[in-house]
Amino acid sequence: MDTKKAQHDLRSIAGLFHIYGDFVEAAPYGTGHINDTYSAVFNQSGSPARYIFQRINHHVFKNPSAVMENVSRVTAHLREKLEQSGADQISRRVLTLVPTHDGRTWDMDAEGNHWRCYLFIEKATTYDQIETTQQAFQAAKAFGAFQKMLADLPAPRLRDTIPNFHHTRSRFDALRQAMQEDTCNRAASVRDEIEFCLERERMVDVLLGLQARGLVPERVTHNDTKLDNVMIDDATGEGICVIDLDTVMPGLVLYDFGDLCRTGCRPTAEDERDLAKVEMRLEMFEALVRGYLASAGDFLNAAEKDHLVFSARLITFEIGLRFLTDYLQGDRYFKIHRDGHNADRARVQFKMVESFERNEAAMSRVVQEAGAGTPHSRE
Ligand code: ADP
Ligand code: GN1
Ligand code: MG
Repeated sequence: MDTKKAQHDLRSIAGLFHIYGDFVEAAPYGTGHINDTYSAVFNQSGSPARYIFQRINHHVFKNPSAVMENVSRVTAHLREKLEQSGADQISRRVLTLVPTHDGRTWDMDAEGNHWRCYLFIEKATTYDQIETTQQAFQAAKAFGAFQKMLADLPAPRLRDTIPNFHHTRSRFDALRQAMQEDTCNRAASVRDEIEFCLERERMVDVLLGLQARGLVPERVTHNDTKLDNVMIDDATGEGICVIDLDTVMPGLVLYDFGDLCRTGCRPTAEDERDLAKVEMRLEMFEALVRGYLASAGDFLNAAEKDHLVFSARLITFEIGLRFLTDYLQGDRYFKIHRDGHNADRARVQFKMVESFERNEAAMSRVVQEAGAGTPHSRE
């Protein structure tokens, strides 16, 4: 459990939800950059039971009820799919929302914060840092299965909880604007990083161009597939549950695969200061490709398969753009824990982009050997 100090009165927040037993304690949990997550223990007739409580960051998610509408629909659909397939332990394979006393999926506290509650998935772990190729394989397989199960989500289209979330052109333009405005006088301290981005501008329109030409379809995607958003079963090693569903919305599968590579191929933390340690791990890439294709291989089209390698580079670049933009704007979006934190995070992403660039031929071979057609050459 985290040692951060609780900023909210979890006892009274927990009282909004329909939970049996007596509240015992709560503490901050996890390492996410956006929401506030707590685990809480209840005494249920002598046995402890854990729950997850989350405050939705309404500065980032401007319409929290739209987020919850998506989360409810997505979890209900996944549950139905799992039931149809005869899966066991369904409440460990899909998030379960705990209702409020009047049967709603979220409630508001006295300060206007939106809260939700999930059953705690026990005997499973999320890893900020991937440790084995088996974990990489399992995580990618879980995200592929997640996309596959949501392929027939009934209409209407899911809500866009953050418009243009992976619109890399908009992310690039936002960096250029932040750099020109330079409201915090920080641009001079990241001149090389800005230069790095400007040199790579042509990358940002590639997937958007394919989408505009109808070559890659919009599907239901997760959009935040970093590896600590999948729970790995402690006993079996299986990627048992995909979590953090706030950004599940219409998107491109390549955004998901790319973000898996950004986090799964990195040998260090996202904010490592010793850049000499930051080099992509080809064996992890191979495990991610194989895991993803094991569950998603039969529905991906040729253009999607052809751009698996490129997606790693693009999404890593895009998240780097976002960290750098936030640094220039005074750290308003991502939570930071030290001065220059967002600049450090950006540098790690850019080092990974370079590493992906250098390893492109080897990555392409991996995709080919895994049976996914002719990988696309350098854009
Ligand atoms: P954030 O948006 O802040 O990343 P997450 O939904 O990913 O929030 O939750 C943060 C962490 O809390 C996760 O990485 C995971 O370790 C833990 N967590 C979230 N939901 C559950 C759950 N239902 N059961 C157990 N742990 C969970
Ligand atoms: C944020 O919420 P969290 O920590 O899982 C961000 C992602 C970034 C990620 C970088 C809603 O994810 O887009 O890729 O940080 N989520 C949002 O670590 O912006
Ligand atoms: Mg998360």
